[in-house]
Amino acid sequence: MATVTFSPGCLVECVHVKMAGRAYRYTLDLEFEESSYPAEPPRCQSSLPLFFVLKRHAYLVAKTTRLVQASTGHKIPSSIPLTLSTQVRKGGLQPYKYPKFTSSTLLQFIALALSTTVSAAPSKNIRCSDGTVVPDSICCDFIPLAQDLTETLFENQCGETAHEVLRLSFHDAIAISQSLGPSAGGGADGSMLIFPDVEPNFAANLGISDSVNDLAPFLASGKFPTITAGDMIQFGATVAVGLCPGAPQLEFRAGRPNATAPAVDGLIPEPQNTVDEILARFQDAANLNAEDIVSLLVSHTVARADHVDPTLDAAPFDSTPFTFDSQFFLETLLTGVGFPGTTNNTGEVSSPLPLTVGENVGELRLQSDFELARDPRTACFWQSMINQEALMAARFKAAMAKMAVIGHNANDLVDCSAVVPKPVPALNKPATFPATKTKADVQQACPEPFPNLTTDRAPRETEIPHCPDNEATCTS
Ligand code: HEM
Ligand SMILES: [Ca+2]
Repeated sequence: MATVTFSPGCLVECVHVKMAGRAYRYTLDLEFEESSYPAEPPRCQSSLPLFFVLKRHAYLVAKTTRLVQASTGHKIPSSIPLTLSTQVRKGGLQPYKYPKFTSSTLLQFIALALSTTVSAAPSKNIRCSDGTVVPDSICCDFIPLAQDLTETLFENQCGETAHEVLRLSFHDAIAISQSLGPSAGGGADGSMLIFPDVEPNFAANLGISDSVNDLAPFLASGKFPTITAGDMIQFGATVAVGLCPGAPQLEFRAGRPNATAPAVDGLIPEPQNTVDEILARFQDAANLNAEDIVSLLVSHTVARADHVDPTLDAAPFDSTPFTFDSQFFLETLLTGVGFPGTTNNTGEVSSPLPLTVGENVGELRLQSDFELARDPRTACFWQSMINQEALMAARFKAAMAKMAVIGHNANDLVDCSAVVPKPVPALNKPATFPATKTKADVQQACPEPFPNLTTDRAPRETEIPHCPDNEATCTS
């Protein structure tokens, strides 16, 4: 990781970046700084991750652009370039090829805009170049990002990278605490990306650095200068989810200011936590209740664990980890019969479908999912999700909308839902008992009638394919 040092006498205007023995001087246009602009992180005065500097800059440019547009009704042409003289790539720091955008060219533009505008009220609806109608031009900037993420990162699949970005959206957002106060964390603020050496190292975030490393190049690419780290993560999750058949088109709001400090350790729920602890944590984070939690856990229908049992690669939480269906809610209620890998892992309990055949790893059950499925406070809502895909998708969408704005006032953000890609079509397959399982295997914890479901026909226990689309080999 490149670090940035502020020189004495040159505190924020210019910074020197040292990487691989070469020094780079980095200049920031700070004339347009606003009082709302994030302060320096208190703990990192002399050494900041380079992302922070890049995102500070992107934030300033975005903010200034929006200010000019709001006050004049003029759109700053994208031909006015930005001053980014450096960028980070995976291999290190590269000289950056953006042409210069100096404060004087911006001042000239503002002067021009003001002089030519008498009373042009900013129009409420803006049409992006692909025809999408949005309330603010910042929304348009997410359209090429969606395409880039879909094709180059997620490879058009509800696979590993998509799952990981969804998990990241949760771990970024939930790191906030009303009882500990604002210094504990800022919620959905992109702190994971801005301080990649802090939160991703916490034990509860094991594996999250994969998704951080996946999104970081998009943030540092300079291709999306108006998009903040928090927006990148939450938008990435909406794109990821849309690749899973059956998933809803999620809401998306843009404009999360960047994190100014990382969150503290201890705020991410862990599978060994009790239901009491989990309910308390979501309540303390953002007043999320038992139904909100169950609704968010719909995400475990497209999820696999790499670290709960360290001997297993991608152990799925249900038999259809690439489909956004209700199998997860059904299968978590079946009697456990064994483990897909080793026993005695923290936070893991026995699973109903432990059969592992080579790369096709058997189902892994989290202790927290087991208990939430059976606790009197959550069991009936849990059971009500089974075979009710429309309800499930709607409740997930509503809960994700709440989660994505934790730490912000939703009204301060711009509703850019129109740029969220349309999800892939649902498979419209009813929920079924996996082969060999019937109602007799259900550990019903809710007194309401249990839905009538058929059993998949197969001679032996369901084997869960490792690759999406039943491909023989896959990278995800
Ligand atoms: C009670 C709360 C939760 C607990 C205890 C929990 C725990 C876990 C654990 C232990 C893993 C496996 C990580 C690994 O070993 O690789 C996991 C995976 C995952 N979680 Fe959760 N989780 C919770 C809530 C959520 C929420 C609210 C979301 C999203 C909104 C979410 C999304 C995911 C996803 C998508 C994965 C799969 C990642 C992958 O396949 O690589 N989880 N979760
Ligand atoms: Ca599933």
